[in-house]
Amino acid sequence: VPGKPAMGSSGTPILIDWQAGTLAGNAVEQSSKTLGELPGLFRDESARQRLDPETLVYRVQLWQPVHAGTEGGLFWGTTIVEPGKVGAEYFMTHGHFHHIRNRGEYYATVQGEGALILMPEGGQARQEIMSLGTLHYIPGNTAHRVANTGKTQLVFLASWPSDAGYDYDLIRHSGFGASLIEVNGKPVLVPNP
Ligand code: M6P
Ligand code: ZN
Repeated sequence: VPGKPAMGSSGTPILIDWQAGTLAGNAVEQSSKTLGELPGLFRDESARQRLDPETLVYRVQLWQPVHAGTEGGLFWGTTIVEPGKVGAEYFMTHGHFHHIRNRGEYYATVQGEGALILMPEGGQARQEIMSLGTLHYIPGNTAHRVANTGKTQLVFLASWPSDAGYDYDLIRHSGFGASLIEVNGKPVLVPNP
């Protein structure tokens, strides 16, 4: 019996372009974040306000083969972070804890240069360097965010439990305790005041 391609809920195949990292298929959902939609996240808020609020920071392509909140399922996503800076701080994703705190996640880099910033609950932020092929395990109880430190798009794949959910509030209010800043041309994780 010949094999059938993977199907999304709408019955069309879901395909991944391994070169670009992008997903295709009717079931793939898309979302994006502009600078105007990321107030208070960057260290230099006035620098953010001077930039065009329509500037694209990142896009996410998402495949949710089961409903959000389903225990035991898995989601898959591709995130494309644009190159750029707010002041000296690199463009980055919002970052989050999982609503169910102990849920983990995988990130894998398919294009570009960047850093995965990890902050264990009640602990200190650290970074893992991202470049073509790097695979990152994000343990549970750990906030995660990705910054693009390069001059081209940074593309990474992600997979996480379908019941993980998001807690953005803690990050919005308290951040990661540190910012990824360009210092003498190099990315440095600098503690926040
Ligand atoms: C990855 C996954 C998604 C997440 C996205 C953007 O694709 O972790 O769950 O939504 O990155 O990150 P954030 O939600 O923090 O903006
Ligand atoms: Zn996550």
